[in-house]
Amino acid sequence: MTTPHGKIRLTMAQAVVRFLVQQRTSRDGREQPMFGGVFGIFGHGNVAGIGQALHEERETLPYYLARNEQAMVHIAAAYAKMHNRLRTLACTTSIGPGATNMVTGAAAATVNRVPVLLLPGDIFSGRRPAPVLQQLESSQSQDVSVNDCFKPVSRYWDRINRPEQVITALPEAMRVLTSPAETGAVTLALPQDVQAEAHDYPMALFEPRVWTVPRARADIGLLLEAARRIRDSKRPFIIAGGGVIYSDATDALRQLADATGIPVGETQAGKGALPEPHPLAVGGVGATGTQAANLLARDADLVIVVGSRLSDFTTASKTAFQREDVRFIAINVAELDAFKQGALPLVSDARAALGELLPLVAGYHVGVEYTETIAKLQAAWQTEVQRVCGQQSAIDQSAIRNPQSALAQSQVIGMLQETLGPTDVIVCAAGSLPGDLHKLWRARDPKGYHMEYGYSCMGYEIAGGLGVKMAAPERNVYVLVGDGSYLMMAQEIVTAVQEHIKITIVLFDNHGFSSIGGLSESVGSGGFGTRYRYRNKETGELDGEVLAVDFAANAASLGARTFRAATLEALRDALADAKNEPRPSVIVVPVDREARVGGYDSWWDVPVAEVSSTREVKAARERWEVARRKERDFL
Ligand SMILES: Cc1ncc(C[n+]2csc(CCOP(=O)(O)OP(=O)(O)O)c2C)c(N)n1
Ligand SMILES: [Mg+2]
Repeated sequence: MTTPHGKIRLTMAQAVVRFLVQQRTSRDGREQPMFGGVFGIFGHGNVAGIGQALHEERETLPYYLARNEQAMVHIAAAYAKMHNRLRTLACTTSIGPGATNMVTGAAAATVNRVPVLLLPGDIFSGRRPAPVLQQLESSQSQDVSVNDCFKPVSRYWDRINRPEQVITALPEAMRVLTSPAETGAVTLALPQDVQAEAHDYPMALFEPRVWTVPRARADIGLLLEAARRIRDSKRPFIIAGGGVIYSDATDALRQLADATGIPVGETQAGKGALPEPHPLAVGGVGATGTQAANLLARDADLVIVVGSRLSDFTTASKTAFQREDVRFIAINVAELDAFKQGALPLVSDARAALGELLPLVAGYHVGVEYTETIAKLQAAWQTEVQRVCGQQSAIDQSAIRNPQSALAQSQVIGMLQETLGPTDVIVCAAGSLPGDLHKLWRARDPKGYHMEYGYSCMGYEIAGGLGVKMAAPERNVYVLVGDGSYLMMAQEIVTAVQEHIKITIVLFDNHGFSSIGGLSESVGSGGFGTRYRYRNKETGELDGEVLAVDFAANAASLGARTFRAATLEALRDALADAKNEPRPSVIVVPVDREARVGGYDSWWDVPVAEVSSTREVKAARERWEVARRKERDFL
């Protein structure tokens, strides 16, 4: 209904939905709609308000039904990451448990700096029927609901207590979602009574609006100083983070590396920033890094960090850089990151800064000796990758109950590397796979390695695979998931079936937590509580028979095509069949939990008990005390 003076009478929920349809982003002259659709699970708190509005707009804003609210936030985050943060999805939930199920997803998105718009339903603003079903009560305030849990995990949070508040809240939400420095989860808590309430909204709110994603530029004085430091350096080293990929700076990075001969190590989010093969690509750096990258980092006199948060995995808990006089330059859109480790801060878009540095370092090239060192380390590492991927597990097949569990995980990774195409995408998040992949995988495309390792959230994998495939339907998407992660969140297979989203899930079955099991052993606790085994009725310990979970039967029951691949040949065949299969596929691969890929000149700080009666823990504590002496303060 149109009213005079350019107003239109709508419910608050209708206003929100109509606004979302009109939002677009633009960067480098390319424009796209910000929202590719809305995921939701209806209940009281969104079925009548937002649900009615989405039903009305279903032609312009597609609605997708998910199985779990946490998963739908992961889907949105993966979609946004695949779109280099220029597009995302919105998520709507009921009040109470539907809403709080999204908290973990919100944290994952915010930690990873990826935009997602969350629209949890909220309790009545008018309060008369309170406490409503699923309402949290407080004896101190009536201005509290479970949605307050989203505050620390959101980059913008608002509760819409009057319909006209969205007139200012929605543009703020967009500002934060499209800000390269601020982006993350944005939460607009929508009380269910207000959703259904009408207001005369200004028509201007529903005009098409383009949000230009800026390329911020560094201070010129600091840029000149950075160039001077690069020219003065003898053993410079670049760390490429996710920011390189988000800002579409991969060509600029390659140009700078080619011109100067500076080697490039990659974080988990940055893997693929300098696609392989390249003579200066030395692979993952840090706790799960390659030997080549870690030795170069250890001896570097200047570390140029591009678009990285410098998490403990990247810095090997501040032990990665051992030269006394090592210094840092950090290029980052976020001040928070640019100032880390006492770096010379270039608060800038990655592509802009790399492009501006290039002419300023013209004529500079690292010395011949350093170039030779890089080449030697790279060649040695490639030999090591071949060795590890060809190495069979030590399990004597005749001696074990389940002769199928004899493949080493690294062999499976090697087979996937051989089989997958250069633009195919692998999706992963938690367990032992991220570390193994960071070391062994050669990313041939900047969008080919999709790792959620900011939050390393078990359960992200399959949901993330959906988001990736929705964002890039032309690519083959392979989800690599451990049995533990699968059991935590496999239900979105149903959503993939429903929406005809073709993904291939490779499930690594090692009867529990190989990663945390190994960690537990390294801190002296023997893998306690990390195996999927029956409780032994006599001893009370979890060391009975292996729990035989039939993952293929489970996946088949959800509608997937399933394969069991106990050998490399069977895996090769299954991958070929899965490729031609229109349905989502699940390939179950039994792997040896104990056949782990070791560490390479690196460390991760996990403090060990100072008091213990066991020899193993005491020894682990001693090792830890020695190792942490290498931790440094960079001020
Ligand atoms: C939601 C969540 N809970 C707990 C953890 C801690 N954690 C990290 S890896 C892991 C085990 C993963 O098991 P699985 O998926 O089977 O992979 P594997 O370690 O066997 O390779 C656990 C419990 C986590 N990362 N995320
Ligand atoms: Mg496992």
